[in-house]
Amino acid sequence: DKKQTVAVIFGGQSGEHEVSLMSSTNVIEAMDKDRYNVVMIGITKEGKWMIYNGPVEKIKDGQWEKEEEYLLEDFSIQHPILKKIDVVFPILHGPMGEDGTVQGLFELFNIPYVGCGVLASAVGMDKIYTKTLYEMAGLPQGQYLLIMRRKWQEEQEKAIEKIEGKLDYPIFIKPANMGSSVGITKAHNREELIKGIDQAAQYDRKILLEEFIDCREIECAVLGNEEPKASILGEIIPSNEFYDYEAKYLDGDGSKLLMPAPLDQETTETIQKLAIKAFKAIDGSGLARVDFFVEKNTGKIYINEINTLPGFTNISMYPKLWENTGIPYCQLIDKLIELAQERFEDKKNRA
Ligand code: G1L
Repeated sequence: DKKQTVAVIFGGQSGEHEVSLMSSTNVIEAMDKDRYNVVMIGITKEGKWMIYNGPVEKIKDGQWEKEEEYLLEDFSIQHPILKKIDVVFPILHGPMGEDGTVQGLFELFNIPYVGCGVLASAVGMDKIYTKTLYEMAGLPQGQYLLIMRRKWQEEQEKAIEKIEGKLDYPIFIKPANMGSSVGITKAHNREELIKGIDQAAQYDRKILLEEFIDCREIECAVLGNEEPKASILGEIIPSNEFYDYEAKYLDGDGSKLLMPAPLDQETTETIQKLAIKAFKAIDGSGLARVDFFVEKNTGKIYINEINTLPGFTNISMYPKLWENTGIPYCQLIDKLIELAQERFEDKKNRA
């Protein structure tokens, strides 16, 4: 059985460039070199794709970009190496932050890739479309409202009336099309609402408003294609009221993680079933992390978000959940590569 050539793509033009470098380093280091030839393809913040053949340690801190002796050449859609690649492991956001784009590129190349396909990746990035699909699947979610930037700018008074008629303060304000917590605020009154929407409008033309739920935050990892499996659950204990971008990925503010989440058997199983249902609702494949709220007073479960590009360092939530379910990091990588190929074969057989 000959070795498989796996192209790990890292960096990219999104705000998560550094997170990608960390995750990619961990993935490359964990890959079994007896089983895989690794081709490293880096994307600079300026959007330049380059094949890198140097030490893995130089990826983390961005040093790889400057290692001229190891930069083989610019990567283009005509590059002969494409014929040798068996599977792509794209550890990045789309080049312009619009997801599904990188996945679409590999669809055109006819190369299997790890993770969700074009549709699920695009939907997973759009908080409004995700909610629409959840609604159709009958998944429980909190009260929410969509505000279009243009409407907001033209008819602010009417919009406020509509918002206050449907949602009680505090209200969360989120740009629909952002993967991270960038542009998200919490408004306790009208003044903060206006400020928050103006701010969110800088990031997207669609703005999601959600009613605050006093809740515990529970996360579940999903892995698979047609018959996805759910991991044990984790609970995030935030150290402050709202945890920001940095805390979400770097765990730098001392927010704690409980694994498994201290929930009764019934609640746990319900959440695991809902996670799989959500994954199917967006036509997921490969992996996703699904986040839930459990209301403190009532125990009521709400789905919060699905993340088709979860943090993926060896200490990130997604890999940790699987590790605690019995699949260590390196086996998780094997499984994801296998799933990429399975999905690719499945798609070819359209009888
Ligand atoms: F390739 C996978 F497995 F599908 C994949 C791709 C991207 C897993 C996780 C991620 N994560 C991210 O891209 C990131 C937004 C966390 C930056 Cl690393």
